[in-house]
Amino acid sequence: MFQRDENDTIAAIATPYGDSGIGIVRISGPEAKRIAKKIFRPKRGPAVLKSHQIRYGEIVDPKEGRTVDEVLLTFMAAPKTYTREDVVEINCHGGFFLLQKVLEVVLREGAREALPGEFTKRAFLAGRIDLAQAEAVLDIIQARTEEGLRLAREQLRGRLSQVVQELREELLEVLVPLEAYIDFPEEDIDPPPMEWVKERLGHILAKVGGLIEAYEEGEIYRDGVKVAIVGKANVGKSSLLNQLLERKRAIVTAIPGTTTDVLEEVVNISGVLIRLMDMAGLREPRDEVEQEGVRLAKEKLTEAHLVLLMVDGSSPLDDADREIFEEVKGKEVIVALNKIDLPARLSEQELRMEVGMRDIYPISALRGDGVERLKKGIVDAIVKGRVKRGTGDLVPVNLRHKRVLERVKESLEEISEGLGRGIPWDLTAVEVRGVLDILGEIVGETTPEEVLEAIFSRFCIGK
Ligand SMILES: Nc1nc2c(ncn2[C@@H]2O[C@H](COP(=O)(O)OP(=O)(O)OP(=O)(O)O)[C@@H](O)[C@H]2O)c(=O)[nH]1
Ligand SMILES: [Mg+2]
Repeated sequence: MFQRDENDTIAAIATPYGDSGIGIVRISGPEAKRIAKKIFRPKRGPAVLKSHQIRYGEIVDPKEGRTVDEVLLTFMAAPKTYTREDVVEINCHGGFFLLQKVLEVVLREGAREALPGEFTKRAFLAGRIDLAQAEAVLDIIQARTEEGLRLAREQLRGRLSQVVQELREELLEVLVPLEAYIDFPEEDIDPPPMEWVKERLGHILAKVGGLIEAYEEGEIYRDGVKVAIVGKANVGKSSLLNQLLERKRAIVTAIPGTTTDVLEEVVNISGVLIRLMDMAGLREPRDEVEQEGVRLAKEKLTEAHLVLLMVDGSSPLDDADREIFEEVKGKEVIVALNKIDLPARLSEQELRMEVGMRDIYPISALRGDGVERLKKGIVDAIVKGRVKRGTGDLVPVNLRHKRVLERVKESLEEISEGLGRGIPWDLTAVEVRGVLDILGEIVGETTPEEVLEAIFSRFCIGK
């Protein structure tokens, strides 16, 4: 896509499509200032553009001599900018058509349209931020909860990068005496004591394990927890989805088998991002549509982190309910006893006999009774099972980092095991060097180009 040595000038609309109060066109690269001078006509003051000063004026299309918009323009000279290149930001009136016009003029004067994430990629290539920090920029943009945002901010500050740096230093502590021994045989240097090497590697391994665990916890805040609403047809699953979303999302009817597709919606409950899935009631399918629905529902069930099992309290339990209990065995489950506004045909005690120690929440999905308690129950179940320390001292680790860390863990385990088998020191040293390289992928020092491309292509254009 683009190479490290490419330093042409890029430009993009940095604000979302659609109507807005203002919109920003951003330019970065060696030509940014020249282009700005060519198309910007200040209302007052000298024509020179001083760095980090906002100027009021007009964008004039040099070809037609026509004013395109009244703007505020900021020139920021390298290196004190986002990309460490010269940057120009033009605050225009909002409106996509107008912004497109301004961008067109900029492009005609010699800039190239930026690719997704290219500004941030330049910041990374210029060494202003490392790769984990660049990824944090994306997490900040996409954060949907307070906690998710806090984690992303920590990562942008370099929290993970710092932990990775500590790990590398600890590995070097092992490697340096090893290499001294190998490289200077005539110097009569002793190899480091085996027990010490093992102990140090064990210590590093434990830290890596802790980081991998931190991924699980962070995932809750970043990507959300999948909660599947599961139960027989007509028990009130879609009614509950609507209650939790506080809007009519799903069709609710008295006809069993109303929902056939899987509906997935995101809600924020007490700062935890929850991906709710409403799906077809599990029963013997009546037709092909329902058959596909049930198949899909079962598939989604396996993905769920938490199952919200629903039963209808206005009718006795039957075999179909019991079959579903069987189906969700081994999953984390909480139970909603629905339709408590109707005369009860199923008591909490009877239900308890079937579901054991699982938490039971009596609700009316129709009227909303008990839904607040259920919400709290959902969050408690998630937090109890998966969050050990809270986000206060949680190191932000994303899926890519986790995969790298798993490779680190595997290598370290192999090295430790090799030590026990008397593998020669020089081989051990090579392998420890290898681990250092793998760790470098987290901060982007040794990251393959395809991986970089994959990361930056997830950004929006203009960031
Ligand atoms: N009285 C009462 N009726 C309810 C309650 N919850 C749901 N219902 C009714 O039960 C019927 C089925 O509700 P849905 O929410 O469509 O049930 P579902 O589990 O999604 O059904 P399927 O999509 O067919 O599997 C509708 O007539 C709802 O109005 C409740 O708490 N009390
Ligand atoms: Mg439904």
